[in-house]
Order: sequence, then C-alpha cells, then structure tokens
Amino acid sequence: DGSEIVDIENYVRANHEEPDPKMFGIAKDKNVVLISMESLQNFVINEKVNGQEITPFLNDLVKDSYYFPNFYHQTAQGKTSDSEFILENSMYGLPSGAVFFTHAGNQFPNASPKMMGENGYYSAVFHPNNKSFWNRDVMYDSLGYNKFYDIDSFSVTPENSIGWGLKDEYFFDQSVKYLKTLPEPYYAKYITLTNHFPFSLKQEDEIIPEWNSEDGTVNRYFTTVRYMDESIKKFFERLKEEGMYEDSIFILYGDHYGISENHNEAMSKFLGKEITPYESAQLQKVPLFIHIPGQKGKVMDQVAGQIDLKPTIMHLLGIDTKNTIKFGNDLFAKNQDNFVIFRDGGFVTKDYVYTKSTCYNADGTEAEDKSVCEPYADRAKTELEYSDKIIYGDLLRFLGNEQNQTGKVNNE
Ligand code: GP9
Ligand code: MN
Repeated sequence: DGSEIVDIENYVRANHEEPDPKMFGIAKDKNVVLISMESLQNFVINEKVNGQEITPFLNDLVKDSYYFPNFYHQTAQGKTSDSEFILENSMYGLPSGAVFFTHAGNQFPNASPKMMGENGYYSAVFHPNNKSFWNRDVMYDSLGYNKFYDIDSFSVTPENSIGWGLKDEYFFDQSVKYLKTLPEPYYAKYITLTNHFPFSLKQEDEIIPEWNSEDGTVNRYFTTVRYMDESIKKFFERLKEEGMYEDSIFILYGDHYGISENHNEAMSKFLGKEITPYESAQLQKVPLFIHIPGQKGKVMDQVAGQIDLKPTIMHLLGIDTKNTIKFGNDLFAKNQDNFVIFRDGGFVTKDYVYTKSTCYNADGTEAEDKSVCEPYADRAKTELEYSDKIIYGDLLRFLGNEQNQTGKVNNE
C-alpha cells in the first residue's frame, strides 16, 4: 500500500517554505530556456588564467542575473543524468548507479516537465548525443517530455565536432530552427557537451591558450570552459537577433565537477592553497544563474543545491509545489535553510561543512566539538533515505490517482 509515503509527505510538508509573493509567478507563461553547462565549476567565475578571463560572458551575466555563488552540485555516479534527475524531481540520485537506468519505469507525477505540461507548457530537450545514452529516451518519457532533439536532429561532421561530438557553438546554432517551431510557452533544456573530460578542443577554437601546469587535464579545462562560455554568448546574441530573448527566462547551471580529486596538485597550484577535504567540498560549487530579461542582477549568497531548482523554477512560473514531494526549497523564499546535502551524507550549512567524516567550521578549521554536526548529519541521512525509499519502492505511484496531476497525496 502507500502508507510509507505518508511519513515522507509529512516530513516534506514540515520543510516547505512559502514562496515570496513578489517573485511567485513573475515569469508566468514565459518560455524557460535551461542550459546545463557540462562540468562547469564555480571556481572559474571571475577568475583569470595567464591574465585572461576564463568566463567573460558568464562574468557579465552575473551583473544582470540572480547569481548563486554558494550553489552545489549533488550528483553521484549518474553524473549529468543525476543532475537532470535532481533538477526535475527535487529528489536525490541513488547512492550507486544511475536512477535514469535503474528506475526509468517508475512514475514521476511531480516531475517538472509533467507539472509544466499541466500548466500549458511544451517541453523539449536538446542534446547532441545518442538518445539512449544514460537511457534518456526512456527516462524523458517518464518525466513527461514532449520531444527529445538527440543526435539525429543535428548535422554532425568531422569539421564541426570534437571529443564527445558536436561542438557547442554548432549545437546551439543548429537548435534555433527547432526552438522556433516549439509551441509557446516552452520549456527547453539544453545540455552542452564540449566541456567534457578529457577537454579536447581544436587549436582554431582555442580562445585562450592552455594553462601551463604539469597537469594537461587542468590546463585544457580552462580552454574548453572559455570555448563553452563563448558558445553560450553567441546563443544569447542569436536569440536576441531572432526576437526570442525577451519572452524567455534563462536558467544556467553547472551539472557536476569537471576536475576530480586526482588533480589536486594542479588545483592547489591554481588556487594557491592546499586542497584539504574541506576545500574539495568547496570545489563542488557549480555556478547557478537565473536570468530574467529586464530584471537587475543580485548575488544570492545562501547555501543551496540542485535539489532547490525545481521548486524555485516552478514558483517563478506561478506553479505551486506545496502538495508535491520535494526535498529542496524555493531559493527566493524569505526563509532559507542554508543546508545542502551531498549524496555521500556530507553536507554544508552556513556554519559547518561535514565531509569525509570530518566536521569543519565554515572557515575551514576543524570543529572542536564534533557533535555540532550531528543533528545535521541525522537530517541528511533521513532525507537521503526517504528519497531512496521513494525510488526503490516506486512510491509516487501511490499519490492519489485523480489528484496525481497536481501531485497531491490522497490519504484515503
Ligand atoms: C553525455 C553527456 C555527458 O550525453 O551528458 O555525460 P556525463 O559523463 O557528464 O554524465
Ligand atoms: Mn556531465
């Protein structure tokens, strides 16, 4: 039966934060263009390498966007697919494997493409890879997507591709003809590819030279990040030219880290400090921009994570999430819990960082009294267990049938 979901529902309801009425519905019926930026970590924002900006476009975007510098990825083995899952369900990925593969047959009545669909939105994904990679074709149906523009929708030649496939610039460019045809309002999710390990780029596409450490991966990373930044800039310019910019809001975020702990030596050289477990946790920050044409920029410095994206986006569109299962909260709500949970049970709050069984103060020193981390560690454990229970048991199928559409739980 569905009794297990009742406890979870009570937990979720107790943690719900009411949206700020000033922001709720501010982007109602606007198109939503979401860009998942491959492997983009926050440490490159407003940074230079060899005296040159790494992300000049994104640095400009900070000025007229809501920019979240303390926003963390929460992915595990499912990498990009985990970020997609977290983004659209406000639930956690699994402790091992990828939910996109293992539980694509589950019911996801609260998934954001579904909820948007019930509110008149058409939803599409653009990603120039094989449709079955990460089992996306199957999972996208379960999440309620109307259309997936996979590799077969793009013209890929040796000239316009590198590494994993179509270069970002051509990817965005070729997508526009499809984007134009989507019924409005639309939700369009773009997943970039060029800034993917091993960060290969043709010489002619190098806008800034590689860095000069001993570590080729880190050296190339800056160059492919710079390329992706330029590709997004050109996409924005094109949308403006086409008159497709004003009626949309833009959500840009990094999917997960690009530089693993195997590269701590070069990273230590770049950042000028030792990469302790505390610093490794800091490096899990990925940038988040919420860009609403016509709105002024604001730095939002709360501690947040990918789990918060769904309620945040839904509320901007004026779609309520109060009666849905979710583990994140609206980043524009007045009350912010400043709590982000990693898949391994680690977490970050305003005051503490808990990682690799060590409790740090926010400044990176070790907490003298470890017990200060315990209540948060318990909450992290509970929340991850609840999320896992839902996925393993396919529990969302017990949400009331006729009320499924709004995600309301039927307690009868
Ligand atoms: C592949 C792309 C990259 O389609 O999403 O996958 P990743 O290795 O980052 O999960
Ligand atoms: Mn990825």
